[in-house]
Amino acid sequence: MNVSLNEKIPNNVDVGGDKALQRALERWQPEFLDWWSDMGPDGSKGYEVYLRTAVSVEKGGWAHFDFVRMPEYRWGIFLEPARAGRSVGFGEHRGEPAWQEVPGEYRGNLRRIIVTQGDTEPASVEQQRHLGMTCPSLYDLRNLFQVNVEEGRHLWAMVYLLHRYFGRDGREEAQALLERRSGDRDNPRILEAFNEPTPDWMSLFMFTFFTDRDGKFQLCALAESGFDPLARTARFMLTEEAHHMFVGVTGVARILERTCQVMAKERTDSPERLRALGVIDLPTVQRYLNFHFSVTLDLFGSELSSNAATYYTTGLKGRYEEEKLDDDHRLKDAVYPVLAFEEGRLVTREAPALNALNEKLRDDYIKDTASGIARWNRVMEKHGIEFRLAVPHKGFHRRIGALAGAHISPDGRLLSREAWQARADEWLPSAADRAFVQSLMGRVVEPGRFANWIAPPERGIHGMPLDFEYVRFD
Ligand code: BYC
Ligand code: FE
Ligand code: FE
Repeated sequence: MNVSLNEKIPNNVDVGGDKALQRALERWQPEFLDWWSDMGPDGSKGYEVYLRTAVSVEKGGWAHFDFVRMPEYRWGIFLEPARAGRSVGFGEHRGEPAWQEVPGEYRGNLRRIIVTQGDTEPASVEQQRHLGMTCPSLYDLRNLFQVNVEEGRHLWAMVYLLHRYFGRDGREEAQALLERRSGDRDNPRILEAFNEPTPDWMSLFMFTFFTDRDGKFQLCALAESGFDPLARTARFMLTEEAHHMFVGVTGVARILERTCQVMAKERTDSPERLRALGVIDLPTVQRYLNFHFSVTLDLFGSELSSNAATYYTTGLKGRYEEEKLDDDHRLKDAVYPVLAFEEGRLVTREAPALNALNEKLRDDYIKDTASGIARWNRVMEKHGIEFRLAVPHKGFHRRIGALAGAHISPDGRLLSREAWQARADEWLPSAADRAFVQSLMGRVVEPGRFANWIAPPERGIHGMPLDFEYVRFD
């Protein structure tokens, strides 16, 4: 694998061998940096951060640790090595050689998938841009920046595909990716969850646990693509995604740990009392969980989607772990159970599996959240506290798809609009919850110190101690 690290844009795809492509990317680069300076982590300029940078795709090459002066992170373009003789694994082209160029008739759909994926990456950076100001420790600040620079690299990954394979309209889309803004009324990000604010660190940890996990599942589906450059890009992005979800699962676990310590010591489960002691009560954690889970479920799209069927049939987007599934990988006659809301009732219907692929991916995703939830519940168990966290019913608080019109409680009961509204503050973070969590957010930047509402992690980054100076300020 030929890696050019010393070029303006580090890459293993021989950008230098294609002068037109190189010029286009080198024109996009300063615009990306302008965007980063406007919309990237607030006030981070000049900080030296102990970061992991991808320098190659070989074993360990994606995990090179060193101090980087922001924003001099070297955003590179890395695709996993091609697998010789790879063929399309599903759909009507199953068994044909994977495509190295975009098939003309699928160009529009492929571009749309890449743009949608690409749009989420800068969106998340925009959502998180103020959090550095209220970091609970240097360790956490470093993790935030790590996630942010990698989401920036994921944007680069999609922009490379647009520039390299889609000509003029690809370049226009790459431009537009820097112009949309999370939450902007006139020019918002494409998918709804990416227009929600991430105003505090509890939201960040829930977001990286739940929403970055949607990233994992969508990227796994794209890693199956018959369009080989997309598959190889997605596979490399997945190596970085694991850390984002780690930040989420450990972040929430540390919040729970701290709360449980105080609950055990003070022998109380009173939210008022715990809040007065400066920790986040467990019902509030559950409400944040309910919010992020339900908003993320919407990201999978409608239960029945002709887009999803087309993407699959034409070989553009597969299923999670397609190769491990034991069926014909064409799904022409297969069926899949889908939850529907009909005449005021929740019913399960057999639907054509091809149309139900969004729902199948959502179900796979829901299963994957279970081990994290179990890990969180072990914290309470360890402290002898009875409270348990759980994901809400699939239909709770949905805005996309067949369940959007239904008013479903977290435990899956169908309610009237009024009955649901009356209890919304029990189930979703209320304005008062958000204000309380916000009130805890203060900036802790002394090495080895942690804010009162969160326990220290079990270990530092890359073998470094907890009191390591993960971020050096000017
Ligand atoms: N919000 O047929 P349907 C990540 C639209 S996260 C707004 O069900 P489809 C990351 C839809 O576009 C992973 N609009 O949709 C995480 C369609 O519009 P048209 C991101 C929505 O196409 C954290 C219409 O509704 N990657 O990487 O089957 C940090 C009909 O819907 C939404 C991808 O998503 C929504 N939630 O499925 C950083 C992969 N849902 O045709 C990064 C690429 C649907 O009426 N995207 N609509 O104009 C896709 O595969 C598909 O676009 C979706 C939607 C699965 C998202
Ligand atoms: Fe990403
Ligand atoms: Fe991510």
